[in-house]
Amino acid sequence: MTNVSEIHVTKTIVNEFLDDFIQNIIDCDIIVVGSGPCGVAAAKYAAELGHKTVMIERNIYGGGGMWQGGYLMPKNTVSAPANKILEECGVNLKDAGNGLYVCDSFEMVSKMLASACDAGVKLLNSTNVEDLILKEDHVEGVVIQWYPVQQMPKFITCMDPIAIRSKVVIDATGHDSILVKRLSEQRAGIPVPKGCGSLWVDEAERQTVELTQEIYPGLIVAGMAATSTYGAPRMGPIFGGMLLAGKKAAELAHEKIMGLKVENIGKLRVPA
Ligand code: 48F
Repeated sequence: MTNVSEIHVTKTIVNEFLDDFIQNIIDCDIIVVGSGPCGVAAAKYAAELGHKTVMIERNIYGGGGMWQGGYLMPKNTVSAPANKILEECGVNLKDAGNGLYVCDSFEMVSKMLASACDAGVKLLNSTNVEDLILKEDHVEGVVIQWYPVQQMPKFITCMDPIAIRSKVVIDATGHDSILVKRLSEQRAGIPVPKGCGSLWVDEAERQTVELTQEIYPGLIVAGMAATSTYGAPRMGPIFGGMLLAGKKAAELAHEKIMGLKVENIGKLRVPA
């Protein structure tokens, strides 16, 4: 039997959280906002490229839209070559023909998150990103608030948030494109997110990757956030474009931080 006191448990949690927060989170290289398929892929590859990477998720759990497949059926599809990303994470895939693969949603979420953790990604959950640190000509981090605090009834007049700094921020917030939306209110030329267009699977998959880009110095818009920003078609329950968009976002962030154009990062190149 152990002899662990209640106070020991509490001190261990507080010390560990604060140590991690100060050492690894408040001043990092890359902040990925959102932990859906695009965000997790972006965070995993960013960390594998050697960057101090923090992924922020407002939910208590990670995974975004990956949990439910389509129509509440927990089976996810991906198109080639994104199957390689899942294979790298150890996800078991079944060949469904014509370049389409299928897997269990729970397995995809848990193995992708595990792979991001193994790469060194720090996950800040239950945390809402509500704003950017926006300097004259570039983005320099994000403003965060504990999500449950924001959801409380409005008996608190004002609970100011805090900020964390990074060299690059990736908006992988899905349909809401939260950070692009915020930026569009303050900078000319930044589009007000339109929301996605009607369903067109293969075109949507292609455009999601193509539209993933640095939309303002220091801010990369990626995955469904990019689709939604530009009003591109929706893709439905297929995740290949999201994974490739996440990998591309990591590559773009890497190129920016290192000031170079990489020829080949990792084992898979995002197709042009
Ligand atoms: O929605 P989500 O899965 O975006 P994605 O990674 O992939 C889109 C697909 O899941 C799906 C699809 C099939 O391909 O059509 O839509 O681009 O993940 C977005 C995550 O961001 C979190 C949100 O809870 C979700 O887990 N999120 C959104 N806003 C914030 C946030 C915020 N302000 N702060 C922190 N997390």
